[in-house]
Parts: sequence; structure tokens; C-alpha cells
Amino acid sequence: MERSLLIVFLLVAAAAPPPPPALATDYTVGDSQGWSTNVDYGSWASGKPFKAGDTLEFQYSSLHSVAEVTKSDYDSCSTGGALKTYSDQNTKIALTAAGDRYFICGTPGHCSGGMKLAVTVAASGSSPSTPSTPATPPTGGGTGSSPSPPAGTTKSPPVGNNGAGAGCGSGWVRGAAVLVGLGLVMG
Ligand SMILES: [Cu+2]
Repeated sequence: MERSLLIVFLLVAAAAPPPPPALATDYTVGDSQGWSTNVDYGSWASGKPFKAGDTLEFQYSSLHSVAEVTKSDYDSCSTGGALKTYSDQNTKIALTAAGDRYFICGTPGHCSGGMKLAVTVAASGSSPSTPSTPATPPTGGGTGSSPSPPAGTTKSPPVGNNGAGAGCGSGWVRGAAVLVGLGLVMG
């Protein structure tokens, strides 16, 4: 009875999809288009489950920059009160906490042309779309069904015998291991 329950559990564990990754995600803003003009960052960001611990990576040419701004400056495309400004063309910004973050390009005309990004960061680990699942050990890869090798085979042959008699010695060791294994089975 217990054994059949265990087998059922193993089957269920093997068939269940892998748990959602709890690791931080590194988002390249705009994906292959990077941080540039003529990209709709509203649609790029929509549906992405930004969470605390993730990273935004802005990749752009020297024509652009990244300014993190307040919501009102985001709405008005003003960099006058920018919280931080970056121009290193490969800017990684850590989303350290839940909340809204606003980024615009500092080049005149670019923000009003659509080069602006707003993201809503959720608290780490509180993804609303995925129910909380109990932590399962990573045994789903099929390793659970394969028998572990007998303990005797991992024994290394005696060192210091690496000369002429090595082959004979290892054969003797193998024979001894077989004998020991037989003794275990019989006993
Ligand atoms: Cu720009």
C-alpha cells in the first residue's frame, strides 16, 4: 500500500510541470531593438511580470541616454528633475523594490516621440498569476527511477600499485568485489 502510494507520487511528480523559476530575470529593454526610437515600449512592457530582484538592461547608441524620472516628468517628458541619468550605452538598472519606475530618453524629441518606458514592479515572490506550489526536490528528470550504482563499484583500487601488476591487481579487486556482492546477496 505504501509502495503504491509512493509510485503514484513519483508519477505525479514526474508529470507535473517544473515549478516557475524563482530566479531574477534580466530584461533587455526592447529586446533586439534595444533602447531606441520607433519602438513601442508600452507594448514591450505589457504582460511582462517584472518583480523585485529583476534587472532592466538598456542597450543604446550614443544618440540616446536613459533618465529615470518621476511619473509627472515621465508624462511631460522632462529630464530636469531626473532621479538618475545614464549614458554608458549599456545600462543595467536593478528593480530592487516593488513599485512603478519611469525611464525616458534624454535626447530632445525622443521621449515625446515615444522613447519612454514605465514598468510596474511586483514584490518578489508574489506573482499573482501563479499559485504557490510546495517546493519539490528536483527529482523529475527521471533520475528517481534509475537504481543507484552498487556501493562497491565506487571503491578505487589501491594506490601505489600503478606498475606492471596494475591489470592483474584491478582484476583481483573486481573479483573480490563480485565475491563481496554475492555474499551480500546471499546473506
Ligand atoms: Cu533617444
